[in-house]
Amino acid sequence: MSHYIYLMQNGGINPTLRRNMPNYRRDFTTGGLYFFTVVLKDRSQDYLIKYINEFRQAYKITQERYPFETVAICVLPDHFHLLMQLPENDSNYSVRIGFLKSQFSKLLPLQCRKVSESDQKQGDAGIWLRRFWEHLIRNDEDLANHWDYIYYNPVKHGYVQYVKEWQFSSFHRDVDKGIYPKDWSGCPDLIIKGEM
Ligand code: NI
Repeated sequence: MSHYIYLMQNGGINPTLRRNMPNYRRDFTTGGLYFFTVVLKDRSQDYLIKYINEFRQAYKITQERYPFETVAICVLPDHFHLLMQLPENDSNYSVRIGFLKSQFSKLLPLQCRKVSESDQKQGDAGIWLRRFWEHLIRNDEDLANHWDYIYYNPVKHGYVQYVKEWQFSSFHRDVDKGIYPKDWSGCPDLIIKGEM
């Protein structure tokens, strides 16, 4: 059986290819699977791409200290979207997001840090918006939608024309794994709450 199904739309074959549900069926009762959107405080900045090596380093340090599985990630200039699988009996995503944010802030050049008085009191480097979007994935369809949403995001935000053109996501890893077709055209009509 094919790994992909063609979604029928308007009586024709939609160029959107999606994975078959059973190929990534997960147990949603152990270890939470969460979708996050984490944004910079100053949305006009492009720190996450400009300092992508620092972001990767911060991410690696975080994962070593507080293990989790990266189901999918997409890094945009001023925010990132992440599907995170927590280990069994561990629901502490806040410590992971918080640690990642602080590690990245520490690795940035000093001139990037605009620390206001209130930020100093909070121990924040003034890089990130304090709150972030968090959503607990509850079933396979919810997972598929958020997964697709993450990979389509650079096109949605207008950074590239095609999903495969964006380097800073785990899309290419999932193409190698056979989860997505290389020329996956994305999901322009998909609506989920994902941005901030
Ligand atoms: Ni986005």
